[in-house]
Amino acid sequence: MTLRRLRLLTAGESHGPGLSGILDGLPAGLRVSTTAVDRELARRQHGYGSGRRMQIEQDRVVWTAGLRFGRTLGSPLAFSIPNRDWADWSERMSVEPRPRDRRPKPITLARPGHADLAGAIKYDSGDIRDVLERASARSTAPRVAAGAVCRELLATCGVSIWSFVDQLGPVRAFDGADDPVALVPAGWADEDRRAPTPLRCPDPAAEAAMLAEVDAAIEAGDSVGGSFVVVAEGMPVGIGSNAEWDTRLDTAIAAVLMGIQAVKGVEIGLGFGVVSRRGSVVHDEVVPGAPGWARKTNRAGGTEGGMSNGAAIVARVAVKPVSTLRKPLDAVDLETGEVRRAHIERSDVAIMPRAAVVGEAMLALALADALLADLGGDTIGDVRAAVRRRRARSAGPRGRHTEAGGELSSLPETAADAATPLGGQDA
Ligand code: EPS
Repeated sequence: MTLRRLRLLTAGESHGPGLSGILDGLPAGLRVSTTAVDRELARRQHGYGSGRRMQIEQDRVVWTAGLRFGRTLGSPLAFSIPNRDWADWSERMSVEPRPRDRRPKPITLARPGHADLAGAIKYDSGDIRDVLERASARSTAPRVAAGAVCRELLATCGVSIWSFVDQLGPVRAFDGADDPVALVPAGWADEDRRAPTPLRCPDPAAEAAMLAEVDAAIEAGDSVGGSFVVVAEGMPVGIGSNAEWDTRLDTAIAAVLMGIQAVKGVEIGLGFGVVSRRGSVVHDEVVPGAPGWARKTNRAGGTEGGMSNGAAIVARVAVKPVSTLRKPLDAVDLETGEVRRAHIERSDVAIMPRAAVVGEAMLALALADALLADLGGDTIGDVRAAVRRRRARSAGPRGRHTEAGGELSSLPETAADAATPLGGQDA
C-alpha cells in the first residue's frame, strides 16, 4: 500500500551468499548507470563509527534482469550484491543441510533493542542467528541499489535528493533551526558526494563535537544514535493526493523512512515543532516568485494537503543507537532462563552517516513511485512529458495560459529537460 506503482522486494542474510532485489514498475527506456549505482552503494559504506565489516565489503551491483544496452525494458529489474564475507561464513551459514554436531553453537542470548527476542519466539528458532542475519542493517544495501535507480529516474525529471546528519547523541547542528536546510552552505551536497566528511555533517563545529561523542561511546563500550535530514529538491507540484489517506505523499514518505532499521521517528518540516506554535509561525506565506509562486519560509517541509507544494521536501529521521553493545545489557537466556549479559556481535558504534544515505534511497523510492503513480507513463519519455506539463501548470497564470495554448516549448524547463529531447533521455 505504501507504494502505488513500483514494487520492491529484497532478500539476503548479512553473512549469507549475497543480497538480492527486484524492482518492478519502472518505465522502459530509463538509462541506468552501473557506476552511479555502485557510487551510492559506496556512499552507504562510508562513515566514522562503522565496524570492521565495512573494510571487508566493497558492495557492487550485479544486474540479472530488466536491462538491455544500459536501459530499462519495462520488465522487472533484478540484481544481486554478493557478500565478500561469505567466504568466511559459508560453513556457519551453510545453505545445504549440516549434521547438528557440525553446526556452530546457537546464539541464545537476546540483545535488548534488536530483533532477537521477538524473532526467536516468532520463528520458534533455538538459534537467534536465524533472526539477526536478516534484521541486520546489511539488508539496506539492496534498498540503496533500488533507490539509486529511482534517483536516476527523478534526476531526468529535475528532482535531486541529498541528506546530512543533523544530530549525533546530544550534539545538534545549526542549533536546531526551523529550517536547517537553509543554513547548509551552498555546494555542500555536491562536495558531500565527491568527498564526504567523516560524519556527513555540514556544520563543522558540530561535526567536531560529534566525532568526540563517537569516540566517547567507543571508549565506554556503548553506542550512539542521532538524526539525519533528507531533502528532495525540484519535485513537481501536486504529487500525492488530498483525496484519500493512503495516497497522501506524507503517508509514503513516513512509511519508507520508518521502515529503515533503528528508525524511531520521522518528521516532515517542523514535525513535532508544530505542537507548541501558533498558526502564524507555522504556515509558509505565499509570494510571487519563479516560476510561479514561492514561499517566504519552508516550515511545512514541502508538503501541504498530502501533496508536494513545490518547496524542497524535508524530512528529519530519528535513529536509535545500535543495539549491539560491547558492554552488554541484561538478557534472559532463551535456553536456560537465566539472566546473563547479552550476546556480543562484531558491530558498528554509530551509523548516522550511512543511515542518511539509506534515507535518501528510500525517499527516492517513495517519490519516484508517487510521480509514476500520478503521472503514469510506459516510457521515460512519457513520464518526462507529463512532468513538463505539470511544471507548466504550476508556472503561474501565464504558464497556465500557455499550456492551454499548447506552447509547451516556451515554458520554463528543468536543466534535465533542457538538455534532452521531449521523447526520452540523452544517451
Ligand atoms: C550489523 C553488524 C555489522 C554491521 C552490519 C550490521 O556486521 P557484522 O555482523 O558482519 O560485523 O557492519 O552492517 C553491514 C554489514 C552493512 O553492510 O551495513 C548488525 O548487527 O546489524
